[in-house]
Amino acid sequence: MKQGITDTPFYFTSDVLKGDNVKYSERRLGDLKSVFADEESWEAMDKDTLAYKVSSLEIAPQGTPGDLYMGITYLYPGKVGKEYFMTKGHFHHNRECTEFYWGVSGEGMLILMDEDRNVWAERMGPGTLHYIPPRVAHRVANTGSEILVFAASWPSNAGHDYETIAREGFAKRLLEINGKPELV
Ligand code: PAN
Ligand code: ZN
Repeated sequence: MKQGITDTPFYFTSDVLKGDNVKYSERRLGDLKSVFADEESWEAMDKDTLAYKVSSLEIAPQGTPGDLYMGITYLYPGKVGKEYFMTKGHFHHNRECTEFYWGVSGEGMLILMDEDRNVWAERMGPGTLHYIPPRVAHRVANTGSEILVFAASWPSNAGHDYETIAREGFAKRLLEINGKPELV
């Protein structure tokens, strides 16, 4: 039972999430097979290249209704062919679960797709805040030349459905065309 005044157990400075039980994971290009359209360019790249890393704070066991998680993602700049480095992307397994993303540093785009496969995107940068509605798949692309840092908070019973995106993909891709990001 907690009592009195303590120091904060967790730290979320501008771009670091740390503390007890903060989990760390990373995705290298080799973990992102079939994610990018240009498989030939992907084949030619070093599979050890770090694409992104995530620190997350998950206090309640996964599946607990009513609890919240938070995480911070560091997405490296780069392209596979014309396509920006991006996260795998997912629907929440529990489709009703929503999420907040907010931009910390760098430049990117939050790509969203509803269940009718309508796709849209929101520019991300320092201080941008994004609400991801129910039943909307989400992925982030780094469109800049610096690392893109963004934080997220989602319900502990959301779960991640990566399979649907692995099977069906997003209906549009974010490519660099004439030096600018375009949803194609
Ligand atoms: C985020 C993402 C994180 C990595 O915490 O999990 O940015 O992206 P992928 O999970 O698509 O690889 C989130 O959306 N949690 O629900
Ligand atoms: Zn999510």
